[in-house]
Amino acid sequence: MAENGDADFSRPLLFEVAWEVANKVGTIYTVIKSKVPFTVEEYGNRYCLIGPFSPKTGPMEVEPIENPASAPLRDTLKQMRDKGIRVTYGRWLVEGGPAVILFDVASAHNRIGEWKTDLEGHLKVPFPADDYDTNEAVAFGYLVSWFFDEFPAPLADASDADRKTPLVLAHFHEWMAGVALPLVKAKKIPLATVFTVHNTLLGRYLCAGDVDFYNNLKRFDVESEATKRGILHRYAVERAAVQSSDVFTAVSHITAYEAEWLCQRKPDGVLPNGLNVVKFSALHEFQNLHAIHKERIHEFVRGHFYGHYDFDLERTLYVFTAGRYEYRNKGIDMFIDGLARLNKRLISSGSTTTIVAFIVMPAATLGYTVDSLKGQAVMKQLTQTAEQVERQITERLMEVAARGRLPTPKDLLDSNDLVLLKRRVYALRRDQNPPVVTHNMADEDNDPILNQLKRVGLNNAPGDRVKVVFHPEYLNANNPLFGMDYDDFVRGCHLGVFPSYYEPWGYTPAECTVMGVPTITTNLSGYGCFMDESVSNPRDYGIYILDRRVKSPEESASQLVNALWDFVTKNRRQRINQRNRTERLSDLLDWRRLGVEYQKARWVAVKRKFPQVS
Ligand code: G6P
Ligand code: 1S3
Repeated sequence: MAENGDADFSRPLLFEVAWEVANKVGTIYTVIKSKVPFTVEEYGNRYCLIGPFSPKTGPMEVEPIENPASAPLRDTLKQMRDKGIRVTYGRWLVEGGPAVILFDVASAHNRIGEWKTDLEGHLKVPFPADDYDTNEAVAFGYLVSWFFDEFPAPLADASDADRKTPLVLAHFHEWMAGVALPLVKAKKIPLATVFTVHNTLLGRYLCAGDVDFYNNLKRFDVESEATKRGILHRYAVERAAVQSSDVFTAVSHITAYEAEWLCQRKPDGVLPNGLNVVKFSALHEFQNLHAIHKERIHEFVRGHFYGHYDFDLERTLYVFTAGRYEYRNKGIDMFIDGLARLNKRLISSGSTTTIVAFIVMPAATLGYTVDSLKGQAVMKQLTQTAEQVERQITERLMEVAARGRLPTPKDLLDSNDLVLLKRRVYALRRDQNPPVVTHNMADEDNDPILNQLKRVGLNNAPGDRVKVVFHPEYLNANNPLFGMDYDDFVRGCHLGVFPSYYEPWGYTPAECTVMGVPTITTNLSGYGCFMDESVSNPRDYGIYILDRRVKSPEESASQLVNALWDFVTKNRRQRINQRNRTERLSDLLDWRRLGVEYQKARWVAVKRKFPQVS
C-alpha cells in the first residue's frame, strides 16, 4: 500500500486477502505469514493484507496505526468507518511487518441478512440461516468488495497516460475469502484478481467418506454430492470464486486436477507452498540440534514408560505423524496398520531396535491423564534423588581422599542413600502397560485412533518393538509432558510419516525436509508429487513416496511397511548421512524459489484485466 500518497503508477499495489491473515486457524496462516518477507521485498509499502479481526488474537498480531499515510486508503477506510464498520489498520507483527487491514466482521452482522439475499441472487442457491462460518464469510466478502469498490482504482480500459491511480491487484485465498470475487466481477471493479484453492470443499468431504475419490473424480455429480452433504451454498461460493477470478490457481498439481473437475475450471497454474528456509552455515549445526532435542524426547520416554522402561534408548528410533485430526484423509488408518505390521516384523526378526511412534493430533479431551503426569513426576523425583546422592558421594570421596586414603565402594553409598533410592525405584512400579494416549479423551469409545490401536493390538506391551504415544494436542514449550515446541520435537525425531489420502500440499513433511528429517509421504499429497517431479531419486534423499493413487490400499500399506523397514534397519552412520541429504533439498522449498510462481500468476492476472499494460 502506498504510504506516501504519490505512488508510482507504473507499479501496481498488491492486496492479499484471506480469512487467515493475522488469524491463525490452520496452515493457510503459515503460507501467508512465511511468504510475507519475500513479498515485502518485491512490493515494499505497496503491499497490504486484508483479513478478519479476531478479538482473541488480533490485538497480539497487529500494531495499530491510527491513520494510514496513503490518502486513498485513509479515505476509503474513513468512508467505511463512517457507516459503522470497525476496521483495524496497522502493521502485522511478523517478519517483514507489512500493512494490514482487519475488518471486524461483527460490526457488519446487522447487514448479513441483506447481503445473503443479494448473494442468493448472484449464485442462485439458498443460504441457510444458521451456518455460522458461511455467515462470517459472507460478511467478510461483502466488506472486502465494498472496500475495493470505494478504493480509487484505474479504469480497466484506461491507457497508461490516462491512468490517474495505481493499478490494483488482489490475491484471494480459499472459499472464506472467495465471496468477494463474484461481487467484484458483477460490479466490474477494475481489479486484477488471483484466486488460490488450498483444497476444495467437496474434495475434502468426499475423501473423508468411503469413496474411491481419484478414480471417480470425473464422474461426480457435484451439485448433488454437495447437496447430500449440506454444503451446496458453500460449494457455490467456492465455484463462483474460481470462475470469477482473472487467474485461478491451486497449491499443487493434485489439487489442480481435483479442482478442475469439482469446481469446473482448469486452473491457470500451480502455486506450491514455500517456507522461509533458514540455512545453517555448517551441516553439523542441525545435526547437533537433532541430538539435543532427541535427549529431551528421551526424558519424556523414560517418564511415560516408567516401570516398563526395558528398552535401550541408544537403539530407539522416534517416528511421528502430526496435523489436523482427519483420520482417513491424513492416512492415520494406514500409519497405524503399518506400525502393527512393523512390530510383527521386528519381533519375528529378533530385532532389539525399539520404535516409539508419536501421533500428535488435536482432539477433544478432558486434560492430561493422571498416569501421564505421574510418569513425568516420578522421573523428576528420581533425577533429583540421583543428583542428591551424587553430591553426597562427591563429598564422601573428597573427605576420604583428603585424608590420604583410597575410597572403597563402601565409602560411596550409605544405607540412607539406598533407602532413598529404593523409595524412588518402588514408585516406578506399575502393573498396567504404559498408556497409548496422554490425555483423557472426551469420547474415548468412539475415537478412531484408539479403536484402531486396540484392533491391531498395539498397547505398549513389554514384548512390543513398536510403542505408541497418541498426544491429542499440539505441542508447545509450556507442555507439561514434553516442554518442547513442535519444531524442536520434529528435529529430535528420526522420521516423519504422512501417508495421506487427501493432502493438497502438506506442510508437515515439507517442514521435516527443511529441518533435515526424512519423511514418508504419498503421491496423493501435493508435496509428494512436487518432490517426485523435482528430485530424481527422492528415496536417496530420505523422501519415501508411497503410491496411493494407482496401487490398492493393501499394496500401499505394504509399501509403507517396506519403507519403514528400510529406515529402521539403517545404522546411525547411514541415518546421519541421510539427514544431510534430506536437508540439502530445503532450497527447493524456499519462497525465494517458489514465490516466482506467485509473481507469474499476478503478471497473467494483470495482462488479462488490463491488456493495455505493457
Ligand atoms: C547427530 C549428532 C551425533 C549423534 C547423532 C545421532 O548427527 O551430531 O552426535 O550421534 O545425531 O543420530 P541418531 O540417528 O542415532 O539419533
Ligand atoms: C490445507 O490445510 P489442510 O491441512 O486442511 O492447506 C494447507 C496450506 O496450503 C495445505 O498444506 C494442506 O495440505 C491443506 O490441507
